[in-house]
This record gives sequence, structure tokens and C-alpha cells, in this order.
Amino acid sequence: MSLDYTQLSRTLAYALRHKPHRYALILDENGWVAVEDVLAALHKERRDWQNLTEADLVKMNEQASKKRYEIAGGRIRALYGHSTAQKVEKTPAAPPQILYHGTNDRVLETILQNGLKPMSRQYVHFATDPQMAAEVASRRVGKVVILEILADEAYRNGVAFYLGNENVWLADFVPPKFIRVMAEE
Ligand code: HQG
Repeated sequence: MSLDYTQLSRTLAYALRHKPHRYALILDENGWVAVEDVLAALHKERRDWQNLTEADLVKMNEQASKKRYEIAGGRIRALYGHSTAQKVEKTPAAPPQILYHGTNDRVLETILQNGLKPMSRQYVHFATDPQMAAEVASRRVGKVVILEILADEAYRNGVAFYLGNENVWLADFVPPKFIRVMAEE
């Protein structure tokens, strides 16, 4: 039977972003864990994952439409999306001029009033292009709203940004003055 990469990626996201303890894992300050420990947890999780190897994880990560994980030097980590109590440290970086955030009409007013907050995650997430932001927003109920974030201006005014992967940026919070409604689809 062929390996179900979607199911594998979902379980990894759960373990590496949200509930590492449930898999007897402890994330270090940058979110890394030993591949060996992750494989041991996965081997226990499902009968058909008993023979999983690091090569399977690498292949799963490479064939996915989004680069969610980094695997290097015998370790693996989720690149974004965390909700664990201990905030994963990301490297601050200068963002592109504009970033995009996909959301919905139900929360638009509160976002424009109070700014973009991480809600149940550790960071607010942004896409580098509006199409991707629209996809993110389409996971939710309500009418899709794309927000344009004046990222460079925010950065020059003291808002820290962090790189998730090459298409996903993160921030702790973005005040309303750097947010523009781009389009409601
Ligand atoms: C909203 C997926 C009320 C925000 C995606 C969003 C992404 C507010 C929701 C990644 C608010 C949080 C993250 C405020 C923000 N008041 N609502 N002040 N500020 N919100 O899931 O960005 O496929 O935590 O607009 O592709 O939807 O899993 O964030 O609707 O990159 O790899 O609160 O997850 O990646 O929702 O998605 P989320 P997100 P994966």
C-alpha cells in the first residue's frame, strides 16, 4: 500500500506544531526534534507506519505544495504554525514591501480595529502573494477578504517580521495602520 503523505503531514503538524508531548517529543527553542525520536513516535502511531524512514519524511516534505518542515542534520522541525506554550524562536528578517493575509468578512472589523493577532498560534501568518492568501482564507467560513500588509513600512516602524519559509512570513502583531483591505472576493 502506498504511503498517505497527507495523513503523515497532518500527524507531523499535530506533533511538531501543537502537541509534541502527546508523542513524547520536546521541541528545542527553535522547534527542532531528533528525526529518530519522531520516527519512533510514528512507528508506534500506525501499523502501516512501522517501517517509515527519514527518506519518507524528506519525500513527503518535498512533494507537498507547501514547505511545512525542515529536515537537516538528523533533526526535523515545523517551519511555522506553532501553538505550543513555549514560543518557538524565529529569526527576524526584513520583509518584502507588501505581504498578504487572507481572512474573512466576519472578523474584518475587529482586525481593522485591533490589528492582526496570532489568535491560537504563536505568530500571525502572511503569504507573499494574494492567491496564496486567498487559499488560506478559503479554509474558513465567511466571505474571503484579502488584506494587504504594508510590511516594509511596519518593519521600519518597529514591527518585527520573521521568515517561516520562502512564501510564509510571520509577525507577533500588526497594528491597524499598516493594514489595507485589498479585495473581497
Ligand atoms: C484571524 C496554514 C479576530 C485571522 C495557512 C485568521 C497559514 C483575527 C484566524 C497558516 C484577528 C487565525 C496560518 C483579530 C487575526 N480578531 N480574528 N484581531 N487577527 N484573526 O489558522 O493565517 O496549511 O491561526 O485572520 O496556509 O488562517 O497548515 O491562521 O483567520 O500559513 O501549513 O484569526 O496555516 O498553513 O487562524 O493560517 P490561523 P491562518 P498549513
